[in-house]
Amino acid sequence: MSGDVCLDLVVRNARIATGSDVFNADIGIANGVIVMLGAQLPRGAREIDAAGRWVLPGGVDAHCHLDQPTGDGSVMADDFASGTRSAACGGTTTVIPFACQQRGGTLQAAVDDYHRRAQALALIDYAFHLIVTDPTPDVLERELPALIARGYTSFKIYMTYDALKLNDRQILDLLAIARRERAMTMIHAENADCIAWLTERMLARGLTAPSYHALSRVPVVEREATHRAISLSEMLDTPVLIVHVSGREAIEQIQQAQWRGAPIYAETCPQYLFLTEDDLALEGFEGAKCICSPPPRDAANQDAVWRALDHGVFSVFSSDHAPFRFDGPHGKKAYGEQATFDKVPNGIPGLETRLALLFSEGVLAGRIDVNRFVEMTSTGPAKLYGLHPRKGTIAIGSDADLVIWDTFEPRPIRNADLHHNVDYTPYEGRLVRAWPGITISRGDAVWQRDTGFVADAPGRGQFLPCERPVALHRSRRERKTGGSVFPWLEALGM
Ligand code: DUC
Ligand code: ZN
Ligand code: ZN
Repeated sequence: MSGDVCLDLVVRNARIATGSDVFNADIGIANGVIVMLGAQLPRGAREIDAAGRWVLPGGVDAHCHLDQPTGDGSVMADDFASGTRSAACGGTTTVIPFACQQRGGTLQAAVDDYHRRAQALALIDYAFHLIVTDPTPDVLERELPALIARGYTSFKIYMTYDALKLNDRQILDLLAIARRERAMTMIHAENADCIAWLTERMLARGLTAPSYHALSRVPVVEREATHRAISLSEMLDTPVLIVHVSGREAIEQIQQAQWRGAPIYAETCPQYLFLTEDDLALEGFEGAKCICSPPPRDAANQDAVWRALDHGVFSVFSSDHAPFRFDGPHGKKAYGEQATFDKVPNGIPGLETRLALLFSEGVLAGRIDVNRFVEMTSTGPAKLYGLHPRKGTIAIGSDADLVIWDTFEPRPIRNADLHHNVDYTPYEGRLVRAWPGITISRGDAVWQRDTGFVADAPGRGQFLPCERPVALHRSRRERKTGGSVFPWLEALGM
């Protein structure tokens, strides 16, 4: 071993898990990068003894909303300072929130605005997904390809929400660009007309309480849209990722597509494992705290999501952190406590609790193994969105983004202990048996649980341009020997 190497930090005696392996090693870090993995590494300027503790790649939260303009009078409670601080304290070292195009505006304006919001405030590294709400010819042919080439290689499209939704033809236009440019398309799959039809009738009958949110977005609404999104993806033979999958019916659609060899990827979130529709039926307006879309389902659907997690249906486990305060004029009560369910801002906080919940109830409770945990919370999203191997693994040359885990007797989650700017957590009182003890971002300890230390370094987070996920675009046509399986694409010269 070279005596010349100057290590800034050595994490000793680490029990390391990646997406595929478990091994014991010391981790040597210089200039924010992992430069050595091995036994008995030379002394570093700083040392951490991790004996007896899991050391895992820092979390990549590939679906969270921070300081995103909403356009409906609500205001997100977390900006990039509080959002990334909360993320770091929960073991996440990379976030990928959304630069959302305003209808009538450009994508570039959304990206410029979002950089302004992030730059001086982010504590940890970040990339951006785009949200395309207005796919004009200029967006399709000029703006989007140019942004993809500059590192914005994924975009989300919505099949619901009046201000955001696209029709099937617009979705096909975007998938054609994603196919040509080798980008990743994320789809929010709920049928807008079914939701509007159910909502109108419920309100007309006076069924306005938060619990009716779940009945206005029943599983078949998600199943139909998931099936349609998959069909559009298969028609263009281009990958899509179905975000925030809530239960069995959508999972069945995804699984069948995956069995056919279609390039369908999927994400789920803590709310579909740890909340149910009963949480929307709490006394008074309390249920509004858990209004998100798709809504949490029932215990049988939770089981279906756990099984699918274990069986590899999901590549990504994200928070879908969408932070609205319960009290005050801009959050859940923006339209007052008597507001009908359709007026309540959709979304719940979850950046800080995502990893501890899954580690406790997944890994420590024996429902998933530690490699699957790492795969879904870090490696999978890093690969899908073009950040791997810089992010998402513990390897020589990767950024030194690490979490050293503490485990303990069951303890309740308390909002008072969290670092977001939301006045509640939907997981108040839920017991966890683990929490990130130390979070390291590019070699810097940004969170230390024993002392409650959080780095006061807004602006240290770096913007990460993403690679194109080229490997995911391996066409079935290219894999087949003989004639084309997509004669229509061939006829169109695609
Ligand atoms: N649903 C979304 O689609 N986005 C943010 C929050 C939510 O509940
Ligand atoms: Zn969504
Ligand atoms: Zn979302």
